[in-house]
Amino acid sequence: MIQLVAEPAPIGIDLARTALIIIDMQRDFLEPGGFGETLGNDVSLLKAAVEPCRQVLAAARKAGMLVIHTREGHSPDMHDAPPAKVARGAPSKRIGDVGPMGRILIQGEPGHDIIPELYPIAGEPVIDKPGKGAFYATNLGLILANRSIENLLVCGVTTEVCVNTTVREGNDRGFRCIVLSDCCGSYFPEFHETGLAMIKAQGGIFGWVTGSKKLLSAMAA
Ligand code: TIU
Repeated sequence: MIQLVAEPAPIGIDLARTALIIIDMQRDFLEPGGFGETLGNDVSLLKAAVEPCRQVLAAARKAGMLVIHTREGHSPDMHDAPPAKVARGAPSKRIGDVGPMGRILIQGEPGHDIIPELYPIAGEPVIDKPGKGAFYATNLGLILANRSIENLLVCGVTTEVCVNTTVREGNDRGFRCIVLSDCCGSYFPEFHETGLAMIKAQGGIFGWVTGSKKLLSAMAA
C-alpha cells in the first residue's frame, strides 16, 4: 500500500492492484504533421507532459506494475471509423488521408505509433481503440479483470477528450481513477484545468487528481 496526497482527498492504493494507463501518447497527437495538427491545434502544447510521464513509466516498471498503453486509430480499411467522426469539422486532412507521417490516425502508420520517449516494452499491453474511451470496443476491461486491477493511474492526451472519457468509463466500471495532472496535456490550457477540476469536484465525482512528484515520492517512501 502507498498513501497518495491527492485531491479531493488522500487515497491509499495497493500497487499490485493498480495499473498505469498511458492514453494516446502517439506521434499523431504530439508531433507536427499528424492528426492533432490537422485539426488546427498547436501540438507543442502537449510536450510538457512527456517528461513527467517518462518518469512515472520508469517508476511503474521498476515497481513491477501493470503498464498499459493505448492508441487511438482505425484499421487501414477504416471499417471501424464512424462516418460521423471522419466527416466532421474542416480539418486540413481527414482520418485516412496521407500526411507526412503516413495516413492520419491509421494503424501501422508512423504517425499512429507511440512517441519514442514512452515506447512500450515487451509484456506491456497496447490497446488499439477506435473511440475516445479506452474501454469502448476494446478488451481493456478483460485485461484489468484478469490482473485483479482496482485502481488506474491515468496519464496521456488530451485531458478533456480521451483522458476524461476513459476516466468516466473507468469510474462507471468501479475503478478508482487517479489522474496525474502534469502527465496529461491539452491543446487548450483552460480545458486541461477544467477537465481536471471536473474529475475531482463533488468529492471526486469521477476520481482523484494528483501530480507525478507526489506519486513518485509516495512510491519511494
Ligand atoms: N486522444 C485524444 O484525446 N483524441 C483527440 O482527438 N483529442 C483531441 O483533443 N482532439
